[in-house]
Amino acid sequence: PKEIFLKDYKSPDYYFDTVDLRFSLGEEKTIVASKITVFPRVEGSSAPLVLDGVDLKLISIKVDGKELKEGDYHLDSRHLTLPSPPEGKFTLEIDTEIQPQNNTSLEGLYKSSGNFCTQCEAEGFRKITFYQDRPDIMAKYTCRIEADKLLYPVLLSNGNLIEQGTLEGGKHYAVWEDPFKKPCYLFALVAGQLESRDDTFVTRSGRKVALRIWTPAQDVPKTAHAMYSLKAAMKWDEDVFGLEYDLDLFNVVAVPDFNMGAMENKSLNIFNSKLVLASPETASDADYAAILGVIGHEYFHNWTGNRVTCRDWFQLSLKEGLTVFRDQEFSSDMGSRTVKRIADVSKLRNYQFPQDAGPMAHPVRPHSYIKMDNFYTGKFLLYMGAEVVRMYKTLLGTQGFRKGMDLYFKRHDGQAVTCEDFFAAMKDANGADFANFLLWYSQAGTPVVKVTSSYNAEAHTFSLKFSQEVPPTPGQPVKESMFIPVAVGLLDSSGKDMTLSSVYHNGTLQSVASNNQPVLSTVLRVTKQKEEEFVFCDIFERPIPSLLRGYSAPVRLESDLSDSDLFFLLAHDSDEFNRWESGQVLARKLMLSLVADFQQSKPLTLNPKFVQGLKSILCDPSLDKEFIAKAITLPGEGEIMDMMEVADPDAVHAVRTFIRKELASQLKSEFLSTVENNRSSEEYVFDHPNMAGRALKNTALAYLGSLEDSEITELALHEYKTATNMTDQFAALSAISQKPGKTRDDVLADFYTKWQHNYLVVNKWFALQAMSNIPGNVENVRKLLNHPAFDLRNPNKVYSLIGGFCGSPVNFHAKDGSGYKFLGEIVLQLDKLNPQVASRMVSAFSRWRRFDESRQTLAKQQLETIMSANGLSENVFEIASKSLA
Ligand code: BAL
Ligand code: ZN
Repeated sequence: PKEIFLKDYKSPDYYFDTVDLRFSLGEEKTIVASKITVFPRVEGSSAPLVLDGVDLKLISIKVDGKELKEGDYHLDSRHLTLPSPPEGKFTLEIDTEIQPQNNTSLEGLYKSSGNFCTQCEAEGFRKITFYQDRPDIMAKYTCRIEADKLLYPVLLSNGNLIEQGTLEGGKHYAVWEDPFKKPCYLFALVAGQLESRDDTFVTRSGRKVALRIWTPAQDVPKTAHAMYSLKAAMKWDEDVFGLEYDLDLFNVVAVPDFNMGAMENKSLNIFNSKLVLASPETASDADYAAILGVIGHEYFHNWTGNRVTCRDWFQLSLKEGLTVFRDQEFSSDMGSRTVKRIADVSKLRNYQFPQDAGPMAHPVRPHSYIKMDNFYTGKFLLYMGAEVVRMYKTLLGTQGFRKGMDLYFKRHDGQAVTCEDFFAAMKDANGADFANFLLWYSQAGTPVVKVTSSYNAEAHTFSLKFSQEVPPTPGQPVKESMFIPVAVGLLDSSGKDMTLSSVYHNGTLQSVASNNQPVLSTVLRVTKQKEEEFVFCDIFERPIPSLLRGYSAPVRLESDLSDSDLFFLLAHDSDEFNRWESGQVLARKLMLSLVADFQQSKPLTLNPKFVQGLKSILCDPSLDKEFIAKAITLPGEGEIMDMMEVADPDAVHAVRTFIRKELASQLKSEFLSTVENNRSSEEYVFDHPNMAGRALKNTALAYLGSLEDSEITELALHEYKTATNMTDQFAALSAISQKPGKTRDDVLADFYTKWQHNYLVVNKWFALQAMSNIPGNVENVRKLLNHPAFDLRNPNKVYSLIGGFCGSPVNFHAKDGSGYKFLGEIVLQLDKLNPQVASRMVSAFSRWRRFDESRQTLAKQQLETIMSANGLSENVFEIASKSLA
């Protein structure tokens, strides 16, 4: 496999102006005819024209109407090359044959539940026709689709429908024209038996946009929330960024077989149906929230991704980081900002930081790749990229950030650009000094920031001393210091924010006051590796510093705050994110010290102050209920393992289970009344107060479920039976299923019987069993592979069952290697069907060196077996070989 490097980027020798596609869709074969107008970048160029093409059967090729003979072109398994195209502008016509019905990779054109659909990002278009499959080739498309009318009554592509009609032989056709130039990764086609929910949105300039969400007929009632989310997103983008939709039609199609969550094809978004379909009985609050976020995300791409796209795939975070940031802000504005931030930071810590500390570590803008799809896998570019965008906003403020966005669109609408272009727009619009901020794009590894504090009672000054270190990562042994914005506030002894007046930075006095408003929080610009001091003046008592407020930079912070400082912040900080964070720091310290006790076979005891701290949060009526639910949830096992020299899944699991049980037993009456007082109203409402109540009740129920207590089993059974929505029903099922036994088996069987006809709910049932920490669960998961509802070809089912299993550290990392063996076997089977999904699964092995020697040997064996397989995909090869390197 060939590695591709950013430093080798070259502008294309040829550009495409217009692209006319004609699809004749069939059961045995599909014919794709393309007609492209080509022009050279440099007048008079005689460079060869190299087109990408994979799994295509070439039927014919014409240049300016004249058919080429063998010898006039060169064809191999990846490219079609014209060694000497005509000078100047010319027309290229290519007919190819493909077999979507046999395409299990779900890239290019394929069939899902009998319907045709496409997925072209990153490099799927080359499986449809020969093309320069790179994002800096932007062209205007028309697309004519011809198919059997009965089998495929609905024919969709990008842009506007300009013609349709019937044909002989029971066929019909539709012609779509997209007036906007686009890269081929945004091309889409759908043909099938679908019905739509229709609505309209009137933009603020008065354009009436038809909105249609397409699904199989029986699912249309489940699209109301998706439509609500779409309209909310359209309005939000107008209000917050002044961005309007630019066509008269916006289509969303839900399909059950999809590798990703969704895809932002111009005006024809295609979605994994789990991110569209929802009803209170079948979808949980988490599903509703995910739908809101992802519908928003794909819609927001219309400007950040489609109107302004990426020059090359190394710039992926230009569109993804920015669009994830936008969807995070949208969800924050629609619900609770603090809770959303906590959820996003937890994700970053549990998934992205471990990746950033392993063999797959790469910067936000990678330097090289073998298979671009692998960068979507860990979502590092998306979530870490969003943190980088968030730092611009932290530094510039809301208005400054908006000015930067406006300039970005003014300069680059209709172009394919780079991360530097975004940086320049932010900088130029504000005349800002961003120091070496660009390092966030090129340097991998999570910075570790250390901070110590001291108070000088005579001088009335408070000092914070920072140092930073970025750990070595593959290919980057030595790191430069980063520009880290650290938002800080200082609490007085009553827990109130002190007013900040001025601060000395390395001896220079800076005023922090603004517009005569009292300043309670300021952003320090930490840029040096060692000993960078900030001294706050006019501080009349020793303050407790609240550091990195709102998680103002994606770093690991180590401070000299004592436990009592942390308890104080947990109780008083006006920055709610930092209240949660202080509790998490305390919990991490506690868990690590208990892990050490466990490893030395010492008895485990729980610090009463910790129990008291959680109790006061749990019983504080002034707090947001979802915030409480987050604040009483312990850090995940992965997060704790990540902090250990040698990860010990058994010890971490034992300790987390011990603390949960201990809390459940000591706070049993508080948890019981929490359940009692927060039961859902009969009618399901998707809004923050209702969701927060359910989150709190179900967190309490989960704690109680850890107890061996028949009263609790009765309670959970009662909750299960009386639940009026999936959130509550599934939470009760989860609480019951913590302990093996007849009740668990009976309720799991009942749940399946009830929901066997809804595959999205059945996937939850698979995931719940797969993630179970019950000892020896691998055997149960192996059995479920043969369950009639399971299918290795459907990505959602794989993510639920196989991905779910890898999410249980005790079973996946079982000492006897049974979990590793299971995954190794599955990866090889999957790779033959769907390399993208296989490579997502194989990533679970990537951090094998973090474990003890015996586990290392067992995991390494599996990786070596995978590497030695015949016909391994580039996707899996890249992850497995980098993991072993
Ligand atoms: N562009 C791929 C799916 C997404 O992130 O929107
Ligand atoms: Zn995206």
